[in-house]
Amino acid sequence: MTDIKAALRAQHIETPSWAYGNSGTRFKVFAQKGVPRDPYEKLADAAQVHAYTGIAPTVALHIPWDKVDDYADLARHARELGVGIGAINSNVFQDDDYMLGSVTNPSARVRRKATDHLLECVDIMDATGSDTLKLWFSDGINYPGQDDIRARQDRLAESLAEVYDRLGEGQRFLLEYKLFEPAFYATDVPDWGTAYAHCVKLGPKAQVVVDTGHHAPGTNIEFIVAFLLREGKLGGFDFNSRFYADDDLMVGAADPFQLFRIMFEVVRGGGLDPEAGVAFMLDQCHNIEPKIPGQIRSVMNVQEATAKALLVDREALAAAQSEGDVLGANAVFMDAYNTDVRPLLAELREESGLAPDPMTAYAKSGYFEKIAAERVGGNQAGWGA
Ligand code: LRH
Ligand code: MN
Repeated sequence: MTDIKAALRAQHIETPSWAYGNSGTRFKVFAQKGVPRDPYEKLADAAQVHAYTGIAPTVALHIPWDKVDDYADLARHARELGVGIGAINSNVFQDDDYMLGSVTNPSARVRRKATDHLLECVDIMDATGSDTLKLWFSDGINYPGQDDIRARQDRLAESLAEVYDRLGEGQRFLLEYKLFEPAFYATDVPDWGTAYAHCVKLGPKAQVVVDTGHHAPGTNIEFIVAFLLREGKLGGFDFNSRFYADDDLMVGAADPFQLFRIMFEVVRGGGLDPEAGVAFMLDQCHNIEPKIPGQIRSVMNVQEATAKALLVDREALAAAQSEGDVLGANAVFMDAYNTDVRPLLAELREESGLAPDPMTAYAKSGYFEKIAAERVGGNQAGWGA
């Protein structure tokens, strides 16, 4: 049990700055009381999640949503709050120029503009001390014939190569794929294979990020995880869950069993070891639920799935698998999944000087009442879409 506790204590989940701002759908973005007005306040809220869970010490930024005059000062502010700046997310999906694509756009001027933004994000990594750039491209086409699918891959590869060459010592980028939306016929980085192929061509500083909401229904995501880990190309996760499409709901909320299966392949493939360099990031939107408790609950969901994955009796599983004992092997797997790990995690938190139940402790802290009273006026943060 001590190794399991040690692994759980070393767990590191990164929360996204944009989860603390207002978000919604094309139908409505509902504003909530106490929402941050700037990246400094977003970091303060993220620090609450770390304060009560103990395992969320970094915050991913999104540019320009988190644009500030002095990124080094923002990083200093984060340190004062007891957190750090994690991945820097580029944004080449909200400018009118990108209607027909960003780095894949037929126009060389637009491609230059998009690539320059990606390079600016590396400058921000230098200023914040972040080692990870996360690249997601909304690029794609809506109608057959609209553009040359192969030529767009050439343009994408050219831009990625320029960004790759700009990366400094200890820096990397993670390429994110997504099946569809906002493009509805062909997306230029639609699946893990496309992302993997580009990353293999580029080199060791390029890895793939698996956003759990970006697959076709029925996709076996844990297979993709096992494969990428084996290849040393799993750079990280954008955790969330969904019932239908890219719903960005709380991780583990829609399908806790899938999250367990994914975390088992992470554990089995050595991905939980800090030196494996797998970034466990959340990428979610709390459209109707309170933001900070939503993040705390999400971190706990990943922690519970991880604890269950660590409890799989690997020896018994390997024995049953080698004997072809199908039901026996499945039973070993399900025993771990059906184990209630909440008492273990409550104990672990108390041993680390934390309250056994982060949700109750946060609710009792009065922090929400404080920010709801203080954060009046100004512009609440959001996606700025
Ligand atoms: C795209 C995505 C990407 C982010 C955005 C907030 O759907 O998953 O990771 O840039 O959400
Ligand atoms: Mn994502």
